[in-house]
Amino acid sequence: MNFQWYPGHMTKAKRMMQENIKLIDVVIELIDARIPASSRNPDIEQLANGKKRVILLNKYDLADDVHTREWKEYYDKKGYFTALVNSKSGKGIRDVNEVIMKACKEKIERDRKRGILNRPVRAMIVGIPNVGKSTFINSFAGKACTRTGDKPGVTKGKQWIRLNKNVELLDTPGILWPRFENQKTGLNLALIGSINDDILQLEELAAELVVILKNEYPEVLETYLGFGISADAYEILEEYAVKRGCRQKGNEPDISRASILMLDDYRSGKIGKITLEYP
Ligand SMILES: Nc1nc2c(ncn2[C@@H]2O[C@H](COP(=O)(O)OP(=O)(O)OP(=O)(O)O)[C@@H](O)[C@H]2O)c(=O)[nH]1
Ligand SMILES: [Mg+2]
Repeated sequence: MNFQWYPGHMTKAKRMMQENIKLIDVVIELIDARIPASSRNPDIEQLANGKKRVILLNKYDLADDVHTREWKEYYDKKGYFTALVNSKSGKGIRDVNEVIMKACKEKIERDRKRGILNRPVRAMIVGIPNVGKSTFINSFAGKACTRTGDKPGVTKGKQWIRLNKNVELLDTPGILWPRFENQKTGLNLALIGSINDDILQLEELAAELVVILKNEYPEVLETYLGFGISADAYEILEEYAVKRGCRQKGNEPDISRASILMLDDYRSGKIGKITLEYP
């Protein structure tokens, strides 16, 4: 399978981020806890150079808790300030404020020494499409927050969300297009649904998922399928199609339909809490 790319969008998004990043103290990068490496764009290192860095492992409700802890530790050791969040349910959101404060400790201290009190730190959310940026902002900002408009000279055309007395959030998140450094990265992004399914071969994708599950989560796979694992991924898909009642004309098993069902079930967490890569 070949994963394609859209350079036009990428350049525009990058330019917007470069502009915005000048205004902020801390970059809050959302990554997908199921693919904590593949869901990052390595350009962020250069873009966020000199800024304090927070990494949020979002959608951790869908990832394997053991590996999520390993990944958190991995990023902690690299000097990032990290937290696990489920933006959809709000779980872990309350810790984020504290993590931001920790990341910006020096700045707050510096301000205090200069007699500047309560100047909020300014944060920007960044992440690849569909990682949960909007959901996170809504959950983090809550209903009580106030959206502030232009500040002449400084933030022309920008909307800020005043979260509390400590934090101000740029309303527009930075979209980092994922980078397909290799086929595995592309595959991971496709599996979690970050690539438009129209351009993918879904049967091939589902077969790849079956192979991964067979190797890493055999029991989870068997429980999900409801039958013992046979040898070949396509055989499994065929058997699964029969099981789910996916039939084509002539009563042939409809592997294509079964593939879509399986991918949907993976993406929504119905198969289980499954991580696709490890530190
Ligand atoms: N299970 C789960 N789903 C989540 C979580 N956060 C977001 N989602 C879902 O992920 C999908 C994408 O969320 P968005 O907030 O629209 O993502 P985004 O990063 O703003 O996407 P773009 O605006 O397209 O770049 C939605 O269906 C959300 O409900 C989470 O922590 N757990
Ligand atoms: Mg969004």
